[in-house]
Amino acid sequence: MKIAAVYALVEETTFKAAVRAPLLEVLDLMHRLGFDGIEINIPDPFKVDVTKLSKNLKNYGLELSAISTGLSYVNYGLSLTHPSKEVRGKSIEFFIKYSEIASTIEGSNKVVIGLARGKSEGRPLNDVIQLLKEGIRVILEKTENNGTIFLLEPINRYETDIINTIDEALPLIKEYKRLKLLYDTYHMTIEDTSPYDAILKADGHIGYVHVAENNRLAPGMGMLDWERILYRLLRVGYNDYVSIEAIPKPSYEEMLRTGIWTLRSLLPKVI
Ligand SMILES: [Mn+2]
Repeated sequence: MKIAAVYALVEETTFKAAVRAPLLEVLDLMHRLGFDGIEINIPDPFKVDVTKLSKNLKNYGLELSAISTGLSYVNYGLSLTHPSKEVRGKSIEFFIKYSEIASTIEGSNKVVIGLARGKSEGRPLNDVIQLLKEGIRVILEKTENNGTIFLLEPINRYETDIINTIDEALPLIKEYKRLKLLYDTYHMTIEDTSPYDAILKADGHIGYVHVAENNRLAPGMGMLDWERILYRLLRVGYNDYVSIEAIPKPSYEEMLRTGIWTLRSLLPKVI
């Protein structure tokens, strides 16, 4: 298994579960701690200097494990199910651009569909799911040449009401070849019978993993059984990135250090 952590490419945001600090400092620390990759949450993909970012990651020996996209929703209100067709179109354009960046920078060529799917905002759920499906269909069609894998992430009920569980995500995932499941230990601790059983439900469909404790702190700072989680991931055939998406407390340095130490110390036992 490879280990990454989520970095927010922005100075100001209300989104808490990501590292926010000068990029080069973070890359340097992640390199020294032995991370394999970095997941970058990009608010506006049209404002990124891709050549420079790519070069920076290469200099520190880190792959781009995935691009996450929630900040396009948190910071600009863009979503694939927004009531306005114009805003949905803009969100689709963003996803196409995210895909282009993911396929350009060395790494997994994966893009997360998380908070940027939006919320129902009182509309019938079926109608909203139709909008989401339509958005995903267009994105997949227009990014075929990039070959990007898109990751649909069930998110807990306090953050969205569209697709909270693995059972709700699977029918959509089975419809599209380049759409996989993003399994997040924190969300599944809230939504499923247990985060451990959730892995078995997702059998064969997991394309990426976010890890954080029940309190959304780094692995090792809460009550989850990480050996059981890693073992179960391997049992269903998942042996790719686990990406630490945690609140950077007591500091981002401590979060990264404790997170990777907790996971790394178990990996020789489970691989
Ligand atoms: Mn997540």
